[in-house]
Amino acid sequence: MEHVQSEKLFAQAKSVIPGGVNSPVRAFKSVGCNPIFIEKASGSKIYDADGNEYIDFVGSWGPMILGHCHPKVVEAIQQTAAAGASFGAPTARETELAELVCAAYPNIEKVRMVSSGTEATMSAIRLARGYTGRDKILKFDGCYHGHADSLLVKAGSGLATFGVPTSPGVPADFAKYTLTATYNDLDEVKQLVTANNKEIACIILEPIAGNMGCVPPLPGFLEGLRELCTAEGIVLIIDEVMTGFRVAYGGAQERYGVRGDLVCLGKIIGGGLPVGAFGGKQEIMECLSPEGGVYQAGTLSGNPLAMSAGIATLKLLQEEGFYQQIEEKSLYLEKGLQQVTGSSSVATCWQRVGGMFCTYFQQGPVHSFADAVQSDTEQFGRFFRSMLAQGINLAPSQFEAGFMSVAHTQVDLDRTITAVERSLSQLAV
Ligand code: HOZ
Repeated sequence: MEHVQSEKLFAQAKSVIPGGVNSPVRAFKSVGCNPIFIEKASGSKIYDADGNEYIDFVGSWGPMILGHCHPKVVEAIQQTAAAGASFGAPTARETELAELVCAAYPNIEKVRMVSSGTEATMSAIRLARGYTGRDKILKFDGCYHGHADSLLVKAGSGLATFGVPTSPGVPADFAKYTLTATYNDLDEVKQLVTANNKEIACIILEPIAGNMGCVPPLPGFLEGLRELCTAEGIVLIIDEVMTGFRVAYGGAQERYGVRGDLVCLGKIIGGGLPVGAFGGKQEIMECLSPEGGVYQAGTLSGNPLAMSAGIATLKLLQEEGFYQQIEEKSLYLEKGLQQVTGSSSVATCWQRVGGMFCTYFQQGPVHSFADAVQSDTEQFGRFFRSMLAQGINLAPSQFEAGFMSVAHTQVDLDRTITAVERSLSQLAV
């Protein structure tokens, strides 16, 4: 498989874009090769600038649950574009998408649209601080909530991939308001809450951590956080940017039956266009300007193209049996992979919730970031390159999740299982 055009495009990009990419993990640095440049995609496949075809398990890092270029989503975007791409004024579509979101998440009484997951989490935290009048926040080691200053502390994949726990450029004075705890360790959270009595505005977490691979919550963890937050007047922010409309229509909160006070959404609700949203209890949301004093705004918030893509996507997800199909395909892949990994001498550990998954290069199980970093990342890099050469596109980092779409066929999954078997046998040599 040749990557002549991708190499050329990467060299050209590097002369005008830092590192040649607009988001660091895309540079493939931790997997020991240069990135492929994508030309187009359709269904479960993406095609690079050299015309190579890949079965895609990145899915734009989660949004493409329908597969790429679903005709109804493409049609919705085209029709909307013909009537104007952006007005910076309210449209009926914003209310329509907000209604769909509120109906899917009973704890979202009101929701505000923004343009990215980063904006959603950043704004939700400001709102939690404004509502409680407290400054400190608590996040989990290895959970990523976008790149706002106070959230870039021990923030999982983007940073872990490059071996830096906290980004330079985040003032120590900001970082000191961010407390961090071990994912799945409720006792540590309780100790921090006691030590910072009535100072913590919010606890924010990924209900299934997808930026250190795929780490499900242990039984009792989410329930314990919910109880603690209610007792201590702390706002529980559940960041479902990755898991929302992915692991169930109502996200991880539906799956685990635990509800946040505020919820962050992104990825799937934009159908592949730039969207984020944050919402929750009316009493908290009413603190937002113009009803309340907490300021938050955006020229492209509620953008017509993004709203249309989101509405078309959510309507398709409501079709009978949609999540059943995602589960069946993911289970099929899981069973196939377990067979080939089980007979390999290379240590691997597969973790999955619904249509998101990860193969760690270690025995596992992985319950926290400290566990995740025990993985053999060199081995992962070799595996990644071997899979790419066989036409399988995985996330280029041990600390990112893989995503199933409804467009993946049994042939795709069988080809993937065969490719994994071949890659592992190469690694075992
Ligand atoms: N770490 C981000 C996803 N979990 C990367 C996103 C991107 O590069 O597009």
